[in-house]
This record gives sequence, C-alpha cells and structure tokens, in this order.
Amino acid sequence: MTGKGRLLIVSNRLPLMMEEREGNWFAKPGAGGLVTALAPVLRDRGGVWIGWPGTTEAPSVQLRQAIGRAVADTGYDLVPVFLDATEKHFYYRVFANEVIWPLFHDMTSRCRFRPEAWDIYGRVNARFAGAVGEHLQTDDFVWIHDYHLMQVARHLREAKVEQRLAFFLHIPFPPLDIFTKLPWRRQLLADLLAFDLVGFQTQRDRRNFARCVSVLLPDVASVRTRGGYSIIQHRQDKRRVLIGVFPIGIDQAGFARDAAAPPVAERAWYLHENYPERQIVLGVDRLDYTKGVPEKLEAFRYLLQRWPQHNENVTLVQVVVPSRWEIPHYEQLKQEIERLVGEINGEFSRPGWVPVHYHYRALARDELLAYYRTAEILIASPWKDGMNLVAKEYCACDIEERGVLLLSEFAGAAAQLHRYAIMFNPHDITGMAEAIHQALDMPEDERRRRMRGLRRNVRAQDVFWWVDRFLQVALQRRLQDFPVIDEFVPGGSSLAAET
Ligand code: ADQ
Repeated sequence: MTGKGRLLIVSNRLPLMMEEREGNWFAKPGAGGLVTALAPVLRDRGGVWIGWPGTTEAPSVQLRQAIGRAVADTGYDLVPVFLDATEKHFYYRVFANEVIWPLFHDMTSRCRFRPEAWDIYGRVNARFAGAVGEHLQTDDFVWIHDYHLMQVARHLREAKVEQRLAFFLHIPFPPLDIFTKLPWRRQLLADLLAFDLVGFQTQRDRRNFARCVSVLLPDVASVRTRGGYSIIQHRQDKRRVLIGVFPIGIDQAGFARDAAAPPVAERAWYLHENYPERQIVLGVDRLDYTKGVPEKLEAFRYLLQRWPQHNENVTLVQVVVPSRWEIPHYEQLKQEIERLVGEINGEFSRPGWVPVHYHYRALARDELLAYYRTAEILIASPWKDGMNLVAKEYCACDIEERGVLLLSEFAGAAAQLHRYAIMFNPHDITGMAEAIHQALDMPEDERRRRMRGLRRNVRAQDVFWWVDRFLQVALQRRLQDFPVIDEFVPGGSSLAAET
C-alpha cells in the first residue's frame, strides 16, 4: 500500500451503536465486513472513523465520555456526528431511504420526492463535511461511503480542502431514464464530481453513471472510458475524476473458519436432524422490497404444484431480518410475505412436513452460519442489489462443498458468480421454480464442481482484496496522468456485458 497519510473513513454510522441503559451509555460494537476489513488498515496507518453514533439524544458529557471509552477498544479514533430526531427523519429515513434507495433500485413509484428532505440532506452532509474538515491533516486520504453522504466532497471543496477524496457507492447506480426523475439530478451528479475517485460495485453502475454525466452535464464535464474505468474531466478547471469498479467481498477466511468451529458444526448437525431426508432451500434477506421475497415464495409454491415429487422432500427456510419497519412500504411487505407463507403452508402441509419455515428476526451469528453450512441450496432473488453479500457468505460457509447457489441476474454478485451459480430472472416465477427444481436434482459431482468455482472466487476477491484494490487505485494512480484513449460509448448489448 502506498501513501503515508492517515485514512479517514466516513460513513452514515460509526462502527458502533450507542445505547442508553438506566441512565448510562454503552457502546455496542459493529461487526460487519466493512469494519473487519478496515479496522486493521486504520490501526496500521492511523486513522479516524467519522459517523453517526446511532442515537438522536443530545450529546451529553456522559455520551461523549462513553464514545471516548470505546475508542480505547478500537485502536483508532471515532468522531461522532450527532443528529437530532428531525434531521434523522428527513436525511436518513426520507431522503436516503425513501428517495435514493428506491430510485437507485429502479423503483420510482416508491419515491417520496420531498423538497424539505433534500434541504436537510444537504445540511447533514455539510455537518459531516465540517467534522472531516476539523480532523483533516495534510497527508490524509478521505474515503466516504454510500448514498447517505454524496455531497460531502462538494462541501469540502467549497471549504478549499485539497486532499484526495474518494467515494464508494454500495448500492446500484440507476440508468439514465430512471435517474432523470430525480428533481435534483444535475446538482447531485455535480456533487459526486467533487470527488477524485468514485467507485461502484459493477460495470453496469459505472456505465450508468458515466452516461448520466455525459447527457445531463455536457457543459460541465466530458466523459471518456478506458480499460474498465471512466475518466470525467471538468471543462472549467480540467480536474479529472476517475470512475472505477470495485466489487465488495466478504471476510471469507473468517466465515469459513467460524463455520468449521464446533459450536456451528453442532448446531448445523442438529438443524438438519430436524429435516431428515429433506433438502433445505435457504433464503436470508433483510426486510426490503428490493430483495424479491414474495416472488421467491411464489416460485416455491409453483415448484410444489408443478413437480409434486418434491412435496415432503424439500423445506424452504426463509429468514427475514427486520429493517426500516417504520416505513409503510416495509410493513406492507411484511404482511404480504406472511400471507404467502400462510397460504403455502395451508395448502401443502402434511403430517410431519411444513413446507415453509419462516423466521422474522435477526439471527445470532452462529445460528446464521449453521443455516449457511447445512442448507443444500441458497436462493438470493433480488430485483436489484448492489452486491448481495448473503450469496458470498453462503459459499464461504459451505465447507463441505455440496451446496448450490441460485442467484438473481440483477444482483451485483452476478457479475462475479454467474459462471458457477444457477442464474434466473427474479420476475419470472416459473423460471425461478425451474431453477430450484434443477438444483434439487443436481448430481453431487456437479454441485461440487460449481461450489468449488464459487468458493475460489469468493476467496480470491475477498473484502481485504477489495480494500487493497480501492486504496491502490485511489492512492497510487496519478489521476492527472491517467491515459485517455477511447471515446465513451454508452451501453452494451448482452446481459453479461452489462454486468
Ligand atoms: P444489504 O442490503 O444489507 O447491503 P447484503 O449485501 O445481502 O444486503 O448484506 C446483508 C448483511 O446482513 C449480510 O452481511 C448478512 O450476514 C447480514 N444478515 C443477513 N441476515 C441476517 C440475520 N438473519 N441475522 C444477522 N445478520 C444477518 C448493502 C447493499 C448490498 C451490498 C452491501 C455491501 O444493499 O447490495 O452487498 O450493502 O456493499
């Protein structure tokens, strides 16, 4: 890794949640893949993580002291950005989760384009930028994450900050005809062009972004493409922005190690004891209308009707992790899922066999890993997904290499995993049912061959590879010298080319 400066990570949430119990504040550490991958880099180079601490309580002395104590455990600095309840509502719930989230997942009918949400999003982004500015040193490199914070670089540039600023979008970037529906489309694109490097999960996202810039901002910037990168050049000051693709991975070794450990092995064995002679088809999804859970249930119902030989020989275990339940669309989705589960179980259950086992809760890590390890099939059916880490986690945990991954063509992970997964269109109920049927009947040697291929990929392109690659591109390349040859050509023809 190059560059001597510290790393400043900025994300909506700090890698911990502050909780109040009986008047005292406690830090609950975050455990996602991002934290696992970035923590060693932050400790090694020295660094700061800036984010919201997960509470809308006013920042009391006790709260600040509790965050201070948590810093001692992390080994790098934590800088909280406090939000009050109104700010959290408009910036996080409305603008991030009811404007950008549905729009960027091509679901415009679910967008609430509220002007006050745009204003407060701007105000909160300015506050994050203020926190960065306050802690920034000359040689620092700033890496900002995700759709909550797309304006931070613009605010920093206005404050004359010249350090290198990079951004990674964890969710998809929509095509031009969808993005243009955003009332603040030009402003938001221009905001993103204040970064030096903008990273996306797939080539499809990069191309969408480049096309939006070339069509919506022709007076501001020119767009070229080369070797999988786009180079966008500001017309006025000739500054260049590099647009690249960095598919996020998981801590593969950590998942494989924990899946092999005795507590998970034992749990997995007991789980399957409850399903003797039966294959488990597993679904693990956050409660979200982008994940395609109702269609997965419809496909499972069709499978049982169309191929009755599977009745009593297969169980769908569907885990739904509660999320954003305060938004009405999510509550409606929950009801729809529960109605479908009830209908399928009502129609097909027999003594000793319930076709769908439904869990609506966050599983403990050991329990989740035991399901990953023991299920014969995992089905991830998003209508659209930045990546879909669940698919990769399943492969990492299948240490016996006998599972089959069924994957939506519209998950970002499809670009890396399509060769060895069974791919399907999540809008095609019968096609999805056929894919499950094919997986249920797949011979063991083919399962093994495919799972080996999947695990090779998940191992080679893990989250540490992702961090290294992003930092290498961000820190090593001299953006001004980045060679530009080809003119930007929008679109591509085949599905594989698109992803
Ligand atoms: P998500 O939309 O949250 O992430 P995903 O990538 O599948 O979707 O990650 C879900 C995470 O939640 C996984 O790491 C999983 O282990 C965890 N999880 C799932 N079920 C759980 C359960 N029952 N109990 C506990 N934990 C559970 C967003 C984008 C994705 C992108 C990621 C990372 O929407 O497209 O892949 O960020 O960039």
